Amino acid sequence: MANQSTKRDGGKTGEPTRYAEPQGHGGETHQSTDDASRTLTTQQGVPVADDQNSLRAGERGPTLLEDFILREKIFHFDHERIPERVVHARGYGAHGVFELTDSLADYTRADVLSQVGQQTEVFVRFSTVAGNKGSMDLARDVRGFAVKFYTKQGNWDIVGNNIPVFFIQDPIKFPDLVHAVKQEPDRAFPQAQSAHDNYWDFASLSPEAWHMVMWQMSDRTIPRSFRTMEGFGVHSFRLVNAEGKSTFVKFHWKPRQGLQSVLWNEAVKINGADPDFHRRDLWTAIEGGDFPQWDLGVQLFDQETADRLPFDHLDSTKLIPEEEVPVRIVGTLTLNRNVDNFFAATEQVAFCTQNVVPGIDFSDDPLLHGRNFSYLDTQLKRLGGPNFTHIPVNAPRCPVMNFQQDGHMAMHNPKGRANYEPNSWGADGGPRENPTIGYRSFPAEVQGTKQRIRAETFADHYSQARQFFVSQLPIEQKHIGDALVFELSKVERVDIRARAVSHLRLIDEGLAATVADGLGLDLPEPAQAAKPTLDLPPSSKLSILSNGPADFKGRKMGILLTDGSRAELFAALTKALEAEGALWEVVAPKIGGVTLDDGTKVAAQQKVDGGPSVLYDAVAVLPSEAGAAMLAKDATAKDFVADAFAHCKFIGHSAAAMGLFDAAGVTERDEGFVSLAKTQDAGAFVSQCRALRLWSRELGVDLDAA
Ligand code: HDE
Repeated sequence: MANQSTKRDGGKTGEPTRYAEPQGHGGETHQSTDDASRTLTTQQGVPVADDQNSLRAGERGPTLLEDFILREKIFHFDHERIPERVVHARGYGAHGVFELTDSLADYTRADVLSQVGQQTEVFVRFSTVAGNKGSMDLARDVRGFAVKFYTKQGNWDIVGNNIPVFFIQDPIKFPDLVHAVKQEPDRAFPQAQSAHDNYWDFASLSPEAWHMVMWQMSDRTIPRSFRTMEGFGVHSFRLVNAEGKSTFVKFHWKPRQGLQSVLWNEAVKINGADPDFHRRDLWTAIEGGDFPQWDLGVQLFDQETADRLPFDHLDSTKLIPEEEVPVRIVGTLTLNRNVDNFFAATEQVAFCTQNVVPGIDFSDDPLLHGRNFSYLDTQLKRLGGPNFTHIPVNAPRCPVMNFQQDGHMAMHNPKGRANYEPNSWGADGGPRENPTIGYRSFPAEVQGTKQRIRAETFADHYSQARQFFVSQLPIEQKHIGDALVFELSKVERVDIRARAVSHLRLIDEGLAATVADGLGLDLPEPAQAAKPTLDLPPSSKLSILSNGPADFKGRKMGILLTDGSRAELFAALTKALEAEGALWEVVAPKIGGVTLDDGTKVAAQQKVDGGPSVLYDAVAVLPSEAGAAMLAKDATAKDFVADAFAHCKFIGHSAAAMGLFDAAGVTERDEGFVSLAKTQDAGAFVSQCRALRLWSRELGVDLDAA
């Protein structure tokens, strides 16, 4: 937009603007308006005439306290922040819908799980655990997977993680766990990382943590996307039916996009290239109409089955293998709407494990009981008062009627005289209890001596850790070993490193030896185990790669083009990608784009040094001869191909790309290189990308694999 006179006073107040403003930065400038409906106002609704200049005495004189517009604006700004969550501070949410496909009415009174075809509104927030609100998305960390169902019987929250077990068995240890993993208190680093002394000190002194540690060291903690990870309610809950019969249940979310993670070296680089990689991915998928979906699965079991299991299902460090109790799919969650405002929804959403509805109840898992206290308590601190349920994202969609009143920021205030019950005001006396439809706790038998004790049935800490490890494919086992070596190499104290390895000896001797060797450490004595490690059978559901996607849909290809790239080939490739439902971006030497060999101009989404190959699931390197010669002199273009190769990605290429590969030191050509000399090759290349990576290549590009 050309220079335009945009005087702050719009020439109407009579107050002159004394100096010339820089203008012409394009788009809409801060012009004044005659349109009453667009008039800027204060929080009190008073129209504002000048939002650029504060009120002062004289042209260069002091600012006046009288300026209520200035004071209100700054006052509000000063109070914009609320405390970030003490854990799971960095998160990203979206709205969606849950549709029931298989009724559980035989097991529960919960309406949301009874009516096949019924759609229930949901809000979901994904998160990392340890990092602060501004930390990067690809930290090696557990991911939160919290779902709020706005059911007809009230709000039900499944506040889960992407890992089905937890680090500790007793909530009294939670503050220590969190203190240990977050930044060390004196130096306030490292940010969003478990790779430091305090974390491994705590973990190596906590045998119960080692099942979860194995998951944490697997690629589960560096997911490709929120869309490609599972979710788990972790604890056993109860479903209670109309006859009052209770059945234990564990909740699972299974991504229809399949499971997928990135490599650690990739994660490290994504964090630099795009710290918002996961939130951008979710936002873009939803904006583009590619709505991510998860199936809700339940593992249902009775006390008899629970008694048969070789561990206690009330222990949150244990899972129930799907081979023992199958997962029954009962519904589908679809995320179909991004938030209108991040703060209003994602920041203010208040999940509470205590939010259950009639027909859903708690088990005696002690960790769950601790959580039931903690979540309600923490919302008070974060959201400033007991009326956080009045905030739209937290408000039930069904009627809310009770005699709770007042408090900070009360938005829904009942009318009428009666604010207590019982009362004798008849029909005007407000709401009444309803024993027919109201919430009734399952009348579980409870007795015992009051004592601080850990159940004997919680004592086996290594059998499921081993089961997890032996359930992984060899490349996944290698990644676990690499992760342990990486993390423990950041630990300064050698005795802590050794103590960590002493636990691995109880999980898998081969893994212990690999990690000790990777650390340059003599193999320590095994840790003292309360119970011997059992050899439980492998479970294929625990592997990521055995549960990957079937297609390239929803994943993204980076297409490196230069001036003179073949138009015909570019068209064939993008057509094949679109047919697959995949995404693509053009990466070019200049963001303005390139001119193809037929004169077509193509815009770029990334300049080559802003769009490294770590941002893509696969790459097509299609320069012209001259373009390849130019890129061969560019460090970031060489990184583009060298990283794609190192990260085992499929690489489609033009004949001219060879010069760039050679310059980048990528001289080996395996079956992951696909020549796109003929346009017909494009479809076959996209099909090949359905397999996640060419894992066999890792043996050639990683010293640790040799
Ligand atoms: Fe949490 N956890 N947690 N946690 N947690 C919080 O609540 C807590 C645990 C989980 O997106 C806090 O609102 C205790 C297990 C998620 O807003 C806090 C214990 C699992 C989220 C809290 C646990 C989780 C939280 C911090 C051990 C998986 C983010 C802010 C007894 C099943 C929810 C907040 C969101 C958040 C306490 C253990 C998942 C402090 C005391 C196990 C997904 O209340």
